[in-house]
Amino acid sequence: MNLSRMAVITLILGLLFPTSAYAEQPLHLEAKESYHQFPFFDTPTPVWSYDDQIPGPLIRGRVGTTMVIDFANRLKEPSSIHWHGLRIENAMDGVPGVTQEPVGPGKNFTYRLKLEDAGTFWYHPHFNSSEQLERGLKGVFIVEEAAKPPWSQDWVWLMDDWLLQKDGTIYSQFNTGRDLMHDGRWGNVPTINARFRPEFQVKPGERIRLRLINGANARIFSPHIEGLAASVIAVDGRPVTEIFPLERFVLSPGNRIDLDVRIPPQAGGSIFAVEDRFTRNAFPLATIKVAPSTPIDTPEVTPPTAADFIPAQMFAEVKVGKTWDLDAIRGGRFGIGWTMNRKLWPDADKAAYRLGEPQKVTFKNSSSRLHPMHIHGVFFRVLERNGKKAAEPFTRDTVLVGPRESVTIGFVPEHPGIWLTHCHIQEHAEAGMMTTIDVKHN
Ligand SMILES: [Cu+2]
Repeated sequence: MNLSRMAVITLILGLLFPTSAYAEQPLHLEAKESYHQFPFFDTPTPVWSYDDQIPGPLIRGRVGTTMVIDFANRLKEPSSIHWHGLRIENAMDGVPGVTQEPVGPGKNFTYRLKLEDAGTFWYHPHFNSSEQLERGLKGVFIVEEAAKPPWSQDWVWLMDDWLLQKDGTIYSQFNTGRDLMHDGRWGNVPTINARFRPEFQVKPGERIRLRLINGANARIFSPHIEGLAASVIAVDGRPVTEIFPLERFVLSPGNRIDLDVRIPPQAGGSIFAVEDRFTRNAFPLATIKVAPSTPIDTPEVTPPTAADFIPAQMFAEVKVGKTWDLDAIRGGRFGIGWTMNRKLWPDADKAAYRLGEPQKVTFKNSSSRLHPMHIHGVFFRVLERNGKKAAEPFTRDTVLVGPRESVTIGFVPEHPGIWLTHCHIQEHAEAGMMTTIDVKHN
């Protein structure tokens, strides 16, 4: 074969089978030291960021596609990225020591994420997490539906709180005895998208998709919008089976809800307060300000709902395969350890299941603290609380287990691999409250 003929064939092959560099535009995320300006201080606060942004860049992908993310660690310590709630290949789950090596300082790691579910997810490190998240490393990951519903706006509110000192710096003691004896590190500055009490502008008649993500280390939110009708249309990145009004929904660290919020056509010039009602004293989080203009036509939206996914009946004949008792002990790295069945991570009491077999797990909280328990790579259904049937019209990936409470969940392991299972109060997790569920092929 002469050279020119070979060149033509090479050219044709190149057109038919483009290299991956053409097929996928990788996204870059760089963890690095940076600054963030809070309104109360003269000088910016030193933080750790993705791409110099607090919160990290809002990632939007489309369901059914594969996203390639090149993570560059430019911190002075190892890190990783975990994609909270996404059901992806186990090797991409971002848990050092379980699914990958830690990404060292100056090193890169390429994540390939096949986006199976449309919804609201988020990302954060899974290394020295109580410090890395608290210093600012977190962002929201939206997976869009194939056909985007016509809401007038799609708002993403990453809720957080910061423990700031008078000089504007982040309180730099982590995993303190105080944090560990209580419900982790609660901050003194609540923020939405890293802004303190922000104001959001709307027009009368708008219908908004409002995505709330609790990215705090430990604080639990129960958001309330005074005077506006808001319905919960999705929980933890999955549409609900039945839409219900937002009333005292407990959003623990890790949890997300998507709301359908209607601004009445006659509400021109009004101001609506968004506040947190989880703690005894409610406090303001944000305001929604309606322009004094003529109303727009309210969009017709049929929020997507999911057919009954893993219905409760499916678990009727299933016995509880694992009970994890949640409690504190003396000892461990910080003097106080948080255990699952008296074991501290990595010396954990683990579970192993077969692919596709329905499972029941009970989280039994023997302590007087809060434990939002999260399982990676799976949606589960809450079946019972304290032995009584629960009837939640949705599935979750994180459930708050209250003091002395017992919560039984059901799920079907659909993705093989070793999936981390832990308390999402970062300080409890760092102090040992982690284990794994190993899902094996039949
Ligand atoms: Cu906990």
